[in-house]
Amino acid sequence: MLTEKSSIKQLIKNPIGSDLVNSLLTQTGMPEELVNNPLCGNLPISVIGKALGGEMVQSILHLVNSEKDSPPKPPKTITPAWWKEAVVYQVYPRSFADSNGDGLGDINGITQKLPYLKELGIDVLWLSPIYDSPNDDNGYDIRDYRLICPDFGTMEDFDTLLNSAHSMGIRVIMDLVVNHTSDEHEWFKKAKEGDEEKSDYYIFKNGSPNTPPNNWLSFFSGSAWQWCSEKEQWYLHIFSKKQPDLNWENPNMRAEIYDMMNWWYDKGIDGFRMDVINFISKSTFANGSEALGKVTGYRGIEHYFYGPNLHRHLHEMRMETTQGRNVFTVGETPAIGMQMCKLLTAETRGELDMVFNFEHFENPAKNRFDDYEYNLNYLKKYYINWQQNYGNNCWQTLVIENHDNPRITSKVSKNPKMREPIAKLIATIMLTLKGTPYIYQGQELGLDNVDFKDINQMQDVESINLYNELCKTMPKAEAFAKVLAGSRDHARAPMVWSTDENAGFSTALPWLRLPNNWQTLCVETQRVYPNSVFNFYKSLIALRKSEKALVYGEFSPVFEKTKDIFCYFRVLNGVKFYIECNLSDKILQRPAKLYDNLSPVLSSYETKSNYLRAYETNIYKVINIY
Ligand code: ISL
Repeated sequence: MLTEKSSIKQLIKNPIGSDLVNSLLTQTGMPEELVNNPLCGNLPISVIGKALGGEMVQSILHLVNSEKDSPPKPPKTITPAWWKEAVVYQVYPRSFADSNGDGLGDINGITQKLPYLKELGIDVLWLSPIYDSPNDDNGYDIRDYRLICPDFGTMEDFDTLLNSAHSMGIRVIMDLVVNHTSDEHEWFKKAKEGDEEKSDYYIFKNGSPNTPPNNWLSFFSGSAWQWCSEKEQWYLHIFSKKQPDLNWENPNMRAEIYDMMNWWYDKGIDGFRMDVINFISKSTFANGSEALGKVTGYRGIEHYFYGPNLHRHLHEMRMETTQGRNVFTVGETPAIGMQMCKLLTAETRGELDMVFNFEHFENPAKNRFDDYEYNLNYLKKYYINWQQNYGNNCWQTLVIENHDNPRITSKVSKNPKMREPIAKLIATIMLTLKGTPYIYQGQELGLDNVDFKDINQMQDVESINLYNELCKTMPKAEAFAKVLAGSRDHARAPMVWSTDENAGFSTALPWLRLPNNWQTLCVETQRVYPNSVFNFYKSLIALRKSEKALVYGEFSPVFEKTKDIFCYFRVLNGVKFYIECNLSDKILQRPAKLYDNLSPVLSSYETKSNYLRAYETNIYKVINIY
C-alpha cells in the first residue's frame, strides 16, 4: 500500500504508478528528469499534490492501491497468430462509397469496393458502426444492436458483404459500442417509462434538477449528467446526452450484451473493435479532481478509465463470447498507459488481444485542438519504448490515424509539398514495426485535412458542441479556428475514388465536404502513377506479408540519440532488415556509412541520393550477417 508519505521512486516502481506519472509528465510537458533523478525520487508523493493540486494525489493513490496484479513476465518468444500477421483497414461506412445515390456511404458500396481492398492487400476490414442508430454520434449511439441502420442498407446487404469478403480472403470485424447505448434504445425507453429492471441497466442518480450529481465533464462538452424529466433523476453520459452510459454492474445487462456478441459471432464475423471499453467500470461517483481535470481536459476521468471491475468484466466477456473462437478483439482504451495495457492484453490473462494506446497521438503538453506542427521525434521515442518494452506476451497495435483525429500529413506539416513524403514515411513506420497495422481509409492516399470554411460545413457532434461552448467566451472566428485544428470531420470526409463528379463517392451531393485536391489524390489518379502514396502502401503491405521478419522480428534501434533520424533493424532467423527514416523536412547526412552490405528494397523517393531528403525513408535487406 502506498501512502502520501511513500516516495516518488516507490510510486514509479509500481506499474500503475509509473503509467500515471508518465501520463502526467506528458500531459503537462514536464521533463522526465524531474522525477527520475534521485533527489526528486526520494521526495514524498505528497509533493505532486503541492505542485499540481492536492486532491489529485488521493486519486492517484486510490488507482495505484486498487490494482493488485502486476503485468505477467514475458516469455522469450512470440506465439504466432493470424491476427498478428494481418493488416487491418478501417472503413467509416458513411464516407466510404455510396451505392444508391443518397450522398451517404452504405454497405453495398463497401461490397463493391472489396476488390480495391484486395488490391491494396489488406486482410481485415474493421467497420465503424453500421447498426440502427439515430446518428447523434454517427452510429456510436446504437438504438438496436441486431438491426442495420437503414441509411446503410439491410441485414441481407450485410450478409452479402460478409460472405463476399470471406470468399476473397478478407475477414471482417465489427465495432462494439457497449459503454453506452442511444437514448432511443429499447432499454432506455423502458427505463424512462419507469421499468425498474431496465432503469438499473443505466446509471440514474437522484438529486435536484439544478445540480448534477457530480462535476464530471462529458467528452462532448458540458456536464456528463442529463436531467431526465420523466424519472426526475439524472443519468450519466460520458459522451453526448443521447448516449447514456450502461451500468456494467448489472449482471442481466451484461448477459444481454454477451448474447448479442455471440449472435454476431455466430453470423461469422471475425472479431470486435471495442469502443472506449476501458470506461465500462465506474468506481465511485465522487467529484473529479479539478487539478486532474485541468491536465486531462476530462474532469472525472480518474473514476472510470481504469475502474475496479474492468479486468473482471473483460475476462467474463471473453469467457462468455470470444473464448474458443478463431477471432480477435481490439479494445479502444483512451488514457491507458503501457503497464495498464499489459494488464489488459497479456496472453495468460484472458481479457483482450490488443488495445489502441493513444499516447503518441499528440506531442507532450498538446491536445487535439491545439494548432501546432507535430514533432515526429516524439513518435520515434514512443515506438522505441513500446517496441522494446511491451513484451512478447502482449501484441501492439500500430495506429496513426482513425475517424476521431485530423490527418497525420496536416498534423506534421502545413507545407503542402511535404504531404506525400510524410504520408510515405508514416506508411513505412507503420508497416515495418512489430504489431498489427491499422490503416484508416484514405490514409493510403496520403489525404490531408479538409478546407472547412465555416462551422455550418461541419457535422460532428463533438465539433459543434465545442464550437458553441467556446463561443461563450471567445469571438466566433477564434472558436472556429480551434475547432478546425482538431475536428474529427477532417478524417470523415468522403473517400475519393475517381475524377468523376463528387470524386466517384456518390452521384448525389456528399453528406460532408470532399477532401482538398481530390482530383489529384483520388484512387484513379494515384493508381497509374508508380510512385504514388497508394502504390507505396501496396508495395509495403506486399513486402510485410512476404517477410515474417517485419512482423515478428526483433526490433533494435540504431543512432537512437541522433535527432530527426529514426533507424532500426528487424531480425528473424537470419533475415535482417534495416529501415532508415528522416523525421524532418531538412536534408540530412545519411547516418549509416557502416552498412555497405545493404541491398535496397523500397524507397520513398524515386531517385538515389547520398543524403536523406525531406522525410525520406528507405528499407534495405542486410546481406551477409556476420
Ligand atoms: O479521439 C480521441 C482523442 O484523440 C478520443 O478522445 C475519443 O473521442 C475517444 O477515444 C472515444 O472515441 C470513441 O467513442 C466515442 C465516439 O464518438 C468515437 O468516434 C469513438 O471512436 C463515443 O462512442
